[in-house]
Amino acid sequence: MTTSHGAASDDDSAEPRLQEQFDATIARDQRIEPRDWMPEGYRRTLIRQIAQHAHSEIIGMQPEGEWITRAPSLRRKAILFAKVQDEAGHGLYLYSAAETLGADRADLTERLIEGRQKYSSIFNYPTPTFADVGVIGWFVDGAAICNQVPLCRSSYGPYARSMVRICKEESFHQRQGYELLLTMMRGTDAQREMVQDAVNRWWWPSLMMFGPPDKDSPNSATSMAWKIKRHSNDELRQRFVDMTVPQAAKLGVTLPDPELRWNEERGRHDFGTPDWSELKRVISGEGPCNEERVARRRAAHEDGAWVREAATAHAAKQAARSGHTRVSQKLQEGTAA
Ligand code: FAQ
Repeated sequence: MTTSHGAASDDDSAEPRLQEQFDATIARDQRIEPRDWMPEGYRRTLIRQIAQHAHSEIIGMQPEGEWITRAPSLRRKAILFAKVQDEAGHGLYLYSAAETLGADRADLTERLIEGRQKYSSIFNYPTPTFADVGVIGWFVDGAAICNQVPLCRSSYGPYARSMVRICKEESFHQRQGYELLLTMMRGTDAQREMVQDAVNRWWWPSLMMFGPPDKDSPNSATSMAWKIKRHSNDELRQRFVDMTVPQAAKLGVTLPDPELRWNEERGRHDFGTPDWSELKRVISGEGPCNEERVARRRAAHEDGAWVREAATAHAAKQAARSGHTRVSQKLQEGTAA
């Protein structure tokens, strides 16, 4: 057996009892905390999902970040700057949550830049116009909210708690995107066309953010049994469609799906099928911007090496100094050995 820190325990007979306690905690809808025993599969699944989520936030800074220097006004620049900075913060909370499970942050980054760990497919699409910034806020942050609000009730404490603040910020992000699009829709014909074009390009990739259909989602059953995920991929996709359709009508844009219509009987919208082969291609590294996104992340990591070295040297100096201070304090108090 392993302890909550992944180290081997000398008491294998304790495992069934620990498993029972774990199962009971999950059944009572209580939280698993870092100090608690947990099955290795639970730990691995969480590290996988949280790391992918953290990587998505960090890589997700790039598509909109490209517009910071080109935003059309100081106000738009300040808003965009704040949003992209929030995404960096989300990535950092999430890496910290992964660390509570025994993962090493430097190792996770290596896995990302070597293509051994995934990040969300959505960030592999280009942002050719400023309307893309608005549509990312509206669709991508909107989808992130649908997916992540239930994760505030995820069974792993540090992940669930990090989601609370992240979701508040995503909500601001979603509104700033929608407000930007409302402004553009009140502008010129060219601006309205730009918004519609961005909506056409981002709609299907946004639906793919929720993952493959339930029948093809290998991780869903266990993740839901463990209450890491609270709803299935298809359920969350449906919620996103139901939330977005009235917003599109208010904005005056058309969602590019001829099969989209209200189903009176179900009390929900029917909609078309995303091109799942496209999702597979993008996840396997063949999306329009995969190479460029990872190359940029790798360059930023390498360029930042001196900062990490300086921070490590500074921390060592501080530790040596405080060790020195503690020894001299003890000498003064006459307690040093
Ligand atoms: N892209 O069995 P399932 C954001 C992978 S943050 C890439 O259904 P699961 C904020 C999946 O990992 C956006 N890979 O998997 C923001 C698995 O691969 P593996 C990120 C995908 O984990 C806004 C395989 O396919 N959000 O937007 C995708 O049960 C604006 C089979 O799939 C999160 O990470 C995909 N779309 O469900 C930032 C939320 N879909 O590991 C900047 C947390 C599936 O077995 C600007 N994550 N895969 O090799 C989750 O809720 C889940 O992990 C899912 C996938 C729903 C994404």
